[in-house]
This record gives sequence, C-alpha cells and structure tokens, in this order.
Amino acid sequence: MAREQRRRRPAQLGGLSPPGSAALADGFREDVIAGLSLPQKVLPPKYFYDARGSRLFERICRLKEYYPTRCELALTRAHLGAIARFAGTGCALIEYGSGESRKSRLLIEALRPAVYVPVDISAVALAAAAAALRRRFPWLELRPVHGDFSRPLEIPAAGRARRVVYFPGSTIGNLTPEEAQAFLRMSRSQVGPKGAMLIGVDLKKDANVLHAAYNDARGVTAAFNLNLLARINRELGGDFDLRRFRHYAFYNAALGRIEMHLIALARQAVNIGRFRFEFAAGESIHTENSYKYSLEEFRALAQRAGFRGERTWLDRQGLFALHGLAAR
Ligand code: SAH
Ligand code: AVI
Repeated sequence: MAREQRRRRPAQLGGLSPPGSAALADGFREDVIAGLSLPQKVLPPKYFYDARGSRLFERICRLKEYYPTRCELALTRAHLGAIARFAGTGCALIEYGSGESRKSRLLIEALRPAVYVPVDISAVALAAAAAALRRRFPWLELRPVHGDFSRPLEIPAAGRARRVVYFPGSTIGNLTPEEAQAFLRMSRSQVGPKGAMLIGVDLKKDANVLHAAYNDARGVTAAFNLNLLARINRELGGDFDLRRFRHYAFYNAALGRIEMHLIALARQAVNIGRFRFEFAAGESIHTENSYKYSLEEFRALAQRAGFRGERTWLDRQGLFALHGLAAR
C-alpha cells in the first residue's frame, strides 16, 4: 500500500474533466497512485501510449507473432468493397484509438468520407498520423481529437452525413466486458438511429498462439510493458528500477483474456513523488487485459448495447473478426 510521506489532499478520482493535455496529465498521476495503492496493484493500459509506447506498439504490430494487425489488414483489404457498402460512402467516419491510422487509410480510400475524426490519447501518434493523412489525402476533411475515449468527449459536428464509428485493432478487448458494453452504448448514442459501427475484435483461439503474440521472441512486448514504469519515472518522478521487474503475460482461459503483468523480482520499495509503495518478491502489477470474444459472445454484447450484428468479416485463418454493427 502507498505510504503518504507528507500531508496531502486525497486525490479526486473519477471526476469528469475536459479533454486536453493538462487534464490527461493530471489523470495519470491520480490513476497511478490509486492503482498502486490497491491490494492487487494495477495500472490502466491507456497509459502505455506516450511517444515511446506508441512507437513500441507500432513495432509490435509488425512482429510475426502478433497476428491481429496482419489479419485485420488482410481481411479489410479482401472485403473492402463489402465493408464500404455496409458503411456507406460519404459518411462521417469517427475512429477511436486511431494510432497510426494504418487500417483507416484503406477505409478512407474506399469510403471517401465527408469527414474523418481520429481520436487518440497519444498526442504524438495522432499528430504523425494526421500529417501523413494530409499528405496522402489532400481532399480529406480531417478533424483529429486528442482525448480519452473512456471519458465523455466532444466530437466535432459532422453535418448530416451518416455517422460510422470505427474501432479496429481489438482495442475493445482492453476494456472489461462491462466497460466494453458501456463504450458500445456511448457509440450507439453517438451514431444515432441510422448510424453504424465497424469494430475489430480478436477471437478466442489456441492458447499457444495467444501466448506467442504477447511474448514475442524479440522482447518488444516486454519493452512496451516495462515502458509504463519508465514513463512513471520520467513524468511523475518515480524511481522504479526497471531491471527489478519482469514482463509476464499469460492466457487466463476461465476469463477469456490475456493478462499482462509486471512482476517484482525482489522485495523492494518504489517512490513516486511523496508516495512510497512496497513490493514483495514475486508481487505483480496488473497492466493490461486483452479479452478475446467468440463471434456469438461479441454479437450478444453488441445486442445488449443497442446494436444489431449485421455483417462479420474474417481473415482466411479465422483468427480475427471485423463486425459490422447497425443501430437497432
Ligand atoms: N487502431 C490502431 C491502434 C490500436 S492500439 C490499430 O488498430 O492498430 C490502441 C490505440 O488506442 C493507441 O493508439 C492508443 O494510443 C489508443 N488509446 C488507448 N486507450 C485510449 C483511450 N482511453 N482514449 C483514447 N485513445 C486510447
Ligand atoms: C491495443 N491492444 C488491442 C493491444 C492488445 O493486443 O491488447 C495492446 C497490446 N498489448 C500487448 N501487445 C499488444
């Protein structure tokens, strides 16, 4: 548990705050102190994505073990015509967790959207993607939003065009099923009765395939996980010794999710500003869940959130799904 070394007003958690860099930075400190104070220490995965974390994630996407990106790109290319007919050309395309907007380029080409609104918590990834998109699609009406999609966000007006929310990459898997349902509900109210959603969801599969995807031989996923501690050191004045923590990822079949942890290799204490956290040898910080859904499980979740599962596209190996959801 955290020991407070000086008197301090309790952190205000859960309050709504406007999007923007200052609000996001304040939330980081509060969430880290709160998460490391729990009996099972946790850190929210949205904080992986500083400049270095976004670069590491882009490297993960190009690893041979990390099949989701490869499969989703392949299935999007293979079914682009049908996906475009489902979403409708000239729509307002809103993408959550857009990152490098790699898959989005395919959609932008096929859909010629009236406006494209990429939303991301990583200012660096968002700015780089926006610059690349402006070069490639000079005709595109582009309105990037730097913000946290787990909080209410102001999305720029999209005129009368049909709204389509794009949420690829199985980023939905990083939310608990309850959070995922709430997120889908929020998206449903955003697109309105005539809108739709395109959402990439990783499927349940052989645990060995999953294990390899989160334990790559080059250690890029390990570096991505450990960068969270490095970020706490850089931005919050922490003194984590990265050599004394190890990346650990496994498939929890009972809960249908990959869990990522950072394991303390020895008993130690870590200071973050005026807070001190004790670690027993072997104790973990739970840093990420990545839920996997069968087609039926995901359709049921979408149904509960006010969507109808209309179309599903799979890659040739059947590892990854893109669901086309219509408002119901
Ligand atoms: N859509 C891309 C990237 C997926 S990685 C793809 O399919 O490859 C997840 C992305 O979501 C990252 O770019 C990360 O910065 C962003 N992200 C994670 N949590 C977020 C949050 N709470 N709000 C906004 N963006 C978030
Ligand atoms: C962004 N998200 C869907 C990735 C995933 O697979 O859960 C993040 C990631 N974590 C480790 N590798 C990739």
